[in-house]
Amino acid sequence: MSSDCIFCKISQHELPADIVYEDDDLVAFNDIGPQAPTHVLIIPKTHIASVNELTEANCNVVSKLVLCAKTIANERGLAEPGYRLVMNCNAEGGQTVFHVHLHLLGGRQLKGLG
Ligand code: DGP
Repeated sequence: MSSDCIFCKISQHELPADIVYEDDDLVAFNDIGPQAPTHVLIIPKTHIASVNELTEANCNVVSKLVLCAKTIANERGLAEPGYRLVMNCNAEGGQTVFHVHLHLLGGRQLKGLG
């Protein structure tokens, strides 16, 4: 837990969020500024600032994030039409919250990355 991290606070229920899934390792909640009908953020409860901080020791969490996104997508009927998973890394990658998170976007036709 990082004391000044908003996603740590959400995962600890110290800040409100519209949580759609939670287990011992992960929390998934709706993005505050959704870019698609489904825009869910899936985060590890452990504080990892960015993809740059992933190592052999902590990278198992990434597969859990992806499997959680897949399950949510399936539940919402997005598997067949399709959806997008995004992880932004650092400033030029568009990362604004420095706690690893996977964006799940779906429910409309998504355009190319820009
Ligand atoms: P990124 O740009 O990849 O770091 O994505 C951060 C996302 O987090 C962005 O889409 C907006 C979302 N966000 C930022 N603050 C909050 C918050 O307090 N609550 C929720 N639900 N989402 C937030």
